[in-house]
Amino acid sequence: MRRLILLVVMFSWLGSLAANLPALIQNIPNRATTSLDGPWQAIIDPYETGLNARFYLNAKAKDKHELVEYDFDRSDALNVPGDWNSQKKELFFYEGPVWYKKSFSYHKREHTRVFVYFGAANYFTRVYLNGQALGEHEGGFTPFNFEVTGQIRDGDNFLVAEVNNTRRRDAVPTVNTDWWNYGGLTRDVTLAEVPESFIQDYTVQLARGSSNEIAGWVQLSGSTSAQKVTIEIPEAGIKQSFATDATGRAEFRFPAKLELWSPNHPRLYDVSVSSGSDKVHDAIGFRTIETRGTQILLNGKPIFLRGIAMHEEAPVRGGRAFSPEDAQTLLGWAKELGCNFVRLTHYPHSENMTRLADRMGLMVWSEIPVYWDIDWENPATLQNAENQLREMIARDHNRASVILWSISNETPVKPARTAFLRQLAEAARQQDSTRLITSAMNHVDEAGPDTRALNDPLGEYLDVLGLNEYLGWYGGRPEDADRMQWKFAWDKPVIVSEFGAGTPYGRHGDADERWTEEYQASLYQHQITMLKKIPALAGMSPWVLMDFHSPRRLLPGTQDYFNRKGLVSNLGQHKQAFYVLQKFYQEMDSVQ
Ligand code: GCB
Repeated sequence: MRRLILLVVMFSWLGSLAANLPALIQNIPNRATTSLDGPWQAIIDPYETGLNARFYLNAKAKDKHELVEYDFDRSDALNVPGDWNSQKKELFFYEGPVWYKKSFSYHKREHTRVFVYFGAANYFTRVYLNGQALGEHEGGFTPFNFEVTGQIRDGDNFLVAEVNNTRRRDAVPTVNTDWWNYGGLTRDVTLAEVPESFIQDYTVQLARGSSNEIAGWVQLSGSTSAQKVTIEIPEAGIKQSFATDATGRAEFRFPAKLELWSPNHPRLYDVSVSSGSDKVHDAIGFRTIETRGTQILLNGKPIFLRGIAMHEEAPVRGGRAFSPEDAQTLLGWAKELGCNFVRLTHYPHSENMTRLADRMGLMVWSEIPVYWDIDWENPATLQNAENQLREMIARDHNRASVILWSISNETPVKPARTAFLRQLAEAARQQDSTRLITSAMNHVDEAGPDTRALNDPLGEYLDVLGLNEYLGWYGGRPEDADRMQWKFAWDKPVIVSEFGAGTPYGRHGDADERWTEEYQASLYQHQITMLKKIPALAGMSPWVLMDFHSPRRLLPGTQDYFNRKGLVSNLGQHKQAFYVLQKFYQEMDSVQ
């Protein structure tokens, strides 16, 4: 009974800590930080013993009598960042809690606040510093931070994180996905030091619909009264100062003469935001993105999104990608393909990806893992999805590359789902008025022998309609596409956000033989014939750049736990279809 009470008290305490999760610190890569990456001692805890046994205390037996049934320092290490599944063979299929511990030393400084920042941890995380709970976080692909100013010690410290990737019906994503459930501290862990009053977040972007006016806001944390905030863009001759209100927020709007960011000219400006003793630099591009009828307009001109969809899976070594080098390889292939656009599925990718996309001139579709049939009627699930959406937007709202926030992928058409997604669309619009809202939909109606119609009521709440269709793979034959006509219930731009076919690299046969490179290449050819005839088409992102691990792809000798629809294999070998799409994109580029 005592134990039960203890647990109840503990959960409600942790619950209240979660509600108080401090707002995200913007632009962690350009702050004063110390990396906590590297080996962390890890205890695999399949029966969830650790919470009851208080692993977070990192205890040692004090004498020969005391019973302590765990020991971080005699446990194996896991590398951070990194998922555990790809680091140890015996953890490949593991789903459950793993307890991580990192010892580090710290030198305390006057007038300095300290935060611990997690780039992402999949899926549910509880964090403790020196045995004290900091809080918890749900969601596997977005960052979170805790203030540790009061808990951190001068000298030796230890940080413990329990990361649990158990799938749950009510979670986002839910129990069923077509990608590997890589668990762990999958992105960088950082200690950030900031002044007592500091620049917690800001947005410096072109005003909605304007190419010569900047609009935005700065939010200070810990400010006592109205304070001065200065925005400088030296290369554009801009220096503007504003006063914050009582809540530490300054909103602004001022004229600016800027070279605009575009795929052909990915111009980034050095922007600094300063206030009191805090100053932070960022590299920001300025562009507008809008729709007009069925067109997408970048900087006021129609643009066709020559894209590819991709998972954040590491080429060659496998596992969750996390490094700048991984990003370089993946986005480098997209460039080689002739893309000006990438669909980063099905969850927010690391900040390395969106920052590199900024520099490379790739437009980005960024998505939350509201995938397939989640628990639509559950208010906690909605709150969770909203929180992941908020964290995605909070991290990347200064990235010129990001033009589309996607709220979901292939969700079934029913009233509870549409109401749920409508709320997400409204929340996204409210948090960011400058980008477009989309979703990948796949529910289509037969509107005649060779006509399909997308009538999904969700379309009403979106700016851009995403359509996933697998004609020639999950139904029909590739050549059926030649005759297929498409109708859309709204006068809005359409992105064919997925089509594709699977084959292992190097498997050859006739064009009508499944699981061959020839079949995949022929399907791409027929799809291109069809897509050219869709007047509302404003872009495409075929499925998928690289083969990726999936627990649902079991065909021995062909899939072996890989979804093989990649245009390149997991080892980077280019399949024939890569060159079919490349040719099409090169031809399009020359006519644009
Ligand atoms: C889809 C999903 C994607 C799958 C893909 C497939 O429609 O959006 O996550 O991996 O199809 O290969 O079946």
